[in-house]
Amino acid sequence: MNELFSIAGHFIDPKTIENIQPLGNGLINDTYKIMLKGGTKPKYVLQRINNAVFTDVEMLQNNIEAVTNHIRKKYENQGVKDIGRRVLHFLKADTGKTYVIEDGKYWRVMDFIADSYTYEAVTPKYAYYAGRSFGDFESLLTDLEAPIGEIIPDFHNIEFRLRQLDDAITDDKAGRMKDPEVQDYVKKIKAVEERMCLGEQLYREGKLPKRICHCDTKVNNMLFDKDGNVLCVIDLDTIMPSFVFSDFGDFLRSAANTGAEDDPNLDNIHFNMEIFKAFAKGYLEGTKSFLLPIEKENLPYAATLFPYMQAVRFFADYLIGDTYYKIKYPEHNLVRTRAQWRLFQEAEACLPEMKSFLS
Ligand code: GN1
Ligand code: MG
Repeated sequence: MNELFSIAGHFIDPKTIENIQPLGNGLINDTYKIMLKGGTKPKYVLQRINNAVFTDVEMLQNNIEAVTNHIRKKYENQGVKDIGRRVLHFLKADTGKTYVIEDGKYWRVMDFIADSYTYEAVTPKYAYYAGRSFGDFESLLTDLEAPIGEIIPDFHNIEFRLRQLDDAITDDKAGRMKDPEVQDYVKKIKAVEERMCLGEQLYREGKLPKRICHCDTKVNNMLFDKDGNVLCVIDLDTIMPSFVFSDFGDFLRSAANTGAEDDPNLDNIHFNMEIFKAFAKGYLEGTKSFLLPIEKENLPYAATLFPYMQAVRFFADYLIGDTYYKIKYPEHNLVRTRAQWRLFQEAEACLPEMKSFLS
């Protein structure tokens, strides 16, 4: 705990701190809330950046600052109220940067947005607001001039993820390939490979653009106020150029799943079309100033791509011995693979209904 106080001390006066407690359930970074003496609510968020995943922290923080400053300026021009609650704000450390390095670990501090709520599941009404917000978020960034680096190269490139899986299969580092269930997933994943790489094909043909996307639009990466209004989008680490499919697909991967991301009971997992429709409606409103027909008509594909890609990623991590995602038990990444694969199948079964809704 003393270590955390001294790190926070690079950003704020450590004598003012009452306590620092864990916050949230991200799979990559470690997050804490800072309570100040005499306060009733947390005041700041302290986060250890996982620099095994984000190897270029300088680029990471530059991306985040460029995006948050751009959005803040736009809100100011639009006369938006309560801007401190509508866009994240990172504190400068005594180094002049928005992060510090201590013992090889990277840390940053942002303002805590009080009286805000996150959800692991949403109603159609909230899904509509979320669609609108992620759409607005992308829309606000269409005229961003500052360069945004590809913070994790090929992050949502399914061809790359499939190559990583191939390497994991060949290396079989954890000795898990002998399991017949594992071999069965390899076959199932490969059988649909070609059609799942559609986005990359369209990009190569020059038909599909990349835009500045959030790229981690899990339902729990959005803050709501007590009345259910969206306050702001959080977890900005993966902002980078990508297909709009990233934000559309990854939200539905979490929000339209009637089960959990790692649900051990596959019967819980269905693709909720009411959530799809509400989210799509909001998203199309938010993106109407720029979304191309080729992007719009492939949104149903995006809704299937993300459970597929997440199954591939969890599965590859399982095969290499669980080095990327935090796990709670040894089979966790296999359980996640099963759940994401089931969701992929459920989403594919909804493709005709999704297409007819959007046409
Ligand atoms: C990770 O950081 P977190 O838990 O919000 C991951 C996402 C995955 C997600 C699966 C940088 O997100 O891509 O979709 O886990 N982030 C990174 O839950 O890999
Ligand atoms: Mg998160």
